[in-house]
Amino acid sequence: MALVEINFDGIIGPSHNYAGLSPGNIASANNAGAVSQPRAAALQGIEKMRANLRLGLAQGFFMPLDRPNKAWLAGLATDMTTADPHIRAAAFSASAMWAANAATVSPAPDTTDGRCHLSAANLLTMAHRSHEWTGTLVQLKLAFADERHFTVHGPVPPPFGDEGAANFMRLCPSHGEAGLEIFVYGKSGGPFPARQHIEASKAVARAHRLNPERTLFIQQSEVAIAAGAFHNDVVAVANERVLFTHEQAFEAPEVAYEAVKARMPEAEIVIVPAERVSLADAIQSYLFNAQLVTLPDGGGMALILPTEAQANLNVWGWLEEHVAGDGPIRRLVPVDVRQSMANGGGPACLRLRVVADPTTVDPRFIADETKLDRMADVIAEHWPESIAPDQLADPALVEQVQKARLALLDACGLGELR
Ligand code: SUG
Repeated sequence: MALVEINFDGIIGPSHNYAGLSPGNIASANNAGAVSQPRAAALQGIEKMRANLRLGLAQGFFMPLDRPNKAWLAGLATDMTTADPHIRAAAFSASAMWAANAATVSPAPDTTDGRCHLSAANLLTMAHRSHEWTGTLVQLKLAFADERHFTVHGPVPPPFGDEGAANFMRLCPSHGEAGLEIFVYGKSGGPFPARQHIEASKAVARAHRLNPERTLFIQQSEVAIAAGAFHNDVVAVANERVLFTHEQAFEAPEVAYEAVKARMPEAEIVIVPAERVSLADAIQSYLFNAQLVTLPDGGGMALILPTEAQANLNVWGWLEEHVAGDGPIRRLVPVDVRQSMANGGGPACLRLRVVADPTTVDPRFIADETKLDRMADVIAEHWPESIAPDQLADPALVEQVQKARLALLDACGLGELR
């Protein structure tokens, strides 16, 4: 069995809009009320997947969820016409695009039953995200239906918030070997909520049958959350034996590094000092919200990062020095995901990493150039060009959004997700 890392990107849904729904997410707050461009947004996402395929990486995708979520509105005894504007926006959000928050994934080599475990995240801290898990779970159960290789779990129950793989890192000698699983939780975020509760992380670790000796729970720093790092993947990212992190990512960084080294002496921890890149620069540029990937054929590691990181002089200066020196990141690949970035979602937010043999996954969720072409055609034809905030109450927009998604499901042979 050839276990490889597959990046599953959330296709950016036709209802993508800027409603400022996430306190503590600076981009989302700053762009509240702006006019969005769902078509351009989704095409940017497709191009990112295309670029990854061309690097020789395995790529999958998830479909957008059915929005507005009428069942959720019905549960609140309202609908799109009568709902208060913030509830309407919460029902309409395309936030499931950020697949890093869909689930936590423990690959088969890490679990005592030799299966890859996936737990849908409850996302309960933010109203607009709290109703994603139902649609996500259906999709995970379809994509990873082969019970010889996968176990898909429902979400951790309330009140313990879980935001999935965005607060999770895995260090390993190579993807197919047993690794160290690191869960990052928050306790306090100053004025902002800490979205990942330690009890949720512990519950996921138990459900996934992890070896406690190869599992760590690390506290995210309060200053990082307060500065706008609402998920750990805004200030740190791991790939194979490399942990790439901002100096202020963790509450007790030295203790965290020692714990990692004690369990995995070959780990290489690359720390970006605050005096070179401040937390504010890291969060504005999304330097760490990058896909740190291993290129095939001994090509070393590449960092697939947002163009915003290239535009930040402090960030780009540090990166260029690192690449010119002897650092493990050998290549920088900027990608344009500006529409998602404006809601606080960089390249790493848009993807969920699953280490598996691609032949064990439902092939309808695996990307190739032909499928991406087909999806791009559907998006170009059906996705709204723009959405202004006052349009959310427009029944014509709701109809267009629903039809657009159905057209994509049909084009991908995924009609059963209707
Ligand atoms: O949960 N933004 C998302 C961004 C998620 C980024 N994911 C990771 N870091 N992995 C969030 O805050 C904004 C929606 C709005 O404001 O309309 C939003 O939900």
